[in-house]
Amino acid sequence: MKVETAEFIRSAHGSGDYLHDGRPEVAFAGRSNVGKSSLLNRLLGRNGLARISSTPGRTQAVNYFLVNRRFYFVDLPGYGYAKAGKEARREWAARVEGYFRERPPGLVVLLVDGNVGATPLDVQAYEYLSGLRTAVLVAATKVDRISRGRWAIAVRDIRKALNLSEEVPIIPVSARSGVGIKELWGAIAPHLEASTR
Ligand SMILES: Nc1nc2c(ncn2[C@@H]2O[C@H](COP(=O)(O)OP(=O)(O)O)[C@@H](O)[C@H]2O)c(=O)[nH]1
Ligand SMILES: [Mg+2]
Repeated sequence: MKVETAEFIRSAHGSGDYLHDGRPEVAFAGRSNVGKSSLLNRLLGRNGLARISSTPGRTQAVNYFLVNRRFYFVDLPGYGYAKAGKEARREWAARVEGYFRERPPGLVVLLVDGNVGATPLDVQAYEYLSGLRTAVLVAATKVDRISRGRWAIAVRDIRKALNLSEEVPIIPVSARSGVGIKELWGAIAPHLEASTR
């Protein structure tokens, strides 16, 4: 995908804020610190567009980025920062559920740390997402931290932990090295054609 333009449009904090202009949307979800902002910047080829913070949990809003004036990348709040367990999942679901209810995106990219593996919160997030009428794919982040020979193992472990069927792609990516970015774009692109409604 050639990114000609990428611009931050708005932070939405609740219903009334969400955009409904008919453009396709791809939403990005994952726990705080998984590398979501870094990956968005890398996908868009814009350093610093999605703010990278070493302080996890700072972005609690739904952030819209308009790409090539044609579709949106939607940066969802990260989960699992302040609280653990059920409470954290409920809080995250409450924050994103308005967004998903109003207009489910054509695709959700769920980010799972390729080095850490799927946490119980990732499992719960996937369960939540798989109950929606939206396609999901998984990106295993920060794979520059593991040797290439272990990628298949990391991917297999994530598939097992999330109980993913073989149809759901898991794409190893690194925002740092750029590996997997082309493949991730390749998996996203079909959803940009299909989801105009
Ligand atoms: N090694 C490595 N570190 C990364 C990568 N992507 C992000 N990080 C680091 O992980 C931390 C969190 O990144 P950030 O993009 O802010 O995560 P977010 O909270 O999910 O938006 C930062 O310290 C980043 O430098 C990556 O691909 N490889
Ligand atoms: Mg972030």
